[in-house]
Amino acid sequence: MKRIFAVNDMSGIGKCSLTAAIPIISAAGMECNPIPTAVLSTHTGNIEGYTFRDLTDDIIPYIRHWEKIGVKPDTIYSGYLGSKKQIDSVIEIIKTFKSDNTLVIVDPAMADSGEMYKGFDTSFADDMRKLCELADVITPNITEAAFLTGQSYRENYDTEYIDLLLNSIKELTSGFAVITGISDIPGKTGCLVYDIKSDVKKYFSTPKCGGIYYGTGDIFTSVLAAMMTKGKTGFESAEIALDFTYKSILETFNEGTDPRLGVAFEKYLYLLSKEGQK
Ligand code: PXL
Repeated sequence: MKRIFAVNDMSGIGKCSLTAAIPIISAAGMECNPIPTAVLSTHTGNIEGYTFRDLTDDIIPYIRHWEKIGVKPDTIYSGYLGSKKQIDSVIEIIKTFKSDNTLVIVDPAMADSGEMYKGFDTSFADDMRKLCELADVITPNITEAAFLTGQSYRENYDTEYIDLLLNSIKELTSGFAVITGISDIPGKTGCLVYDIKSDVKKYFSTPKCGGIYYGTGDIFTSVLAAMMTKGKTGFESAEIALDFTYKSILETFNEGTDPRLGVAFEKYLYLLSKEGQK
């Protein structure tokens, strides 16, 4: 059975980070080994009063134990990280466990809509850049891609601007860049997958539901990580991840649930177990 190490926080409400990664990877027929970076009562997006227990100092002893017992990951996947020290810990995890066959997927979750998330300043992007340089696959949204590459963020973008971001991203990583949250026409949203080695780009899109749906970046990247670990290409994996995320958002939109509480992905996990059997 394939094994994915998932470095991320555990937010009790919000269906993001580890509460997305674990069920999604398991449904796809792989083992997910969480490396929890923090425990929060909820995610930090537009919800006040959450608790936060930092686990940074536990990360290295935790993985040293894994090293001792000889477990080896097929994929190392990192998401939301709270500090430079946590980024350094992920770099240490990669140094410890990465072999020639290990896939490293970094979701530089730190910003959206032109702004860094609560509690981060733009210097954090410089640290995140170092981690992205070690990755085979990175999944920034447009804001994160701009901050990572030192380009200015543009709310109203065009193909030329996206090409500028992609060209700058080439300096950062030589693998796959998947830029999320790109809309080519009003009413649609999607992702642009760029295979840097072969210089091939493909855009996938779905209809857009109004509103901000929290955790959807984590859901998308967890499916992508699962499918690429299965051996599907970055393009195939992104298409499956986008379809899964869209179905989950639509379900939540139709239910009228508070979007801060996360999207209803559980109903669609069976699709991933079907993909996992292929
Ligand atoms: O979904 C990204 C994410 C993960 N974890 C925490 C967050 C967020 C986004 O706000 O706050 C704790």
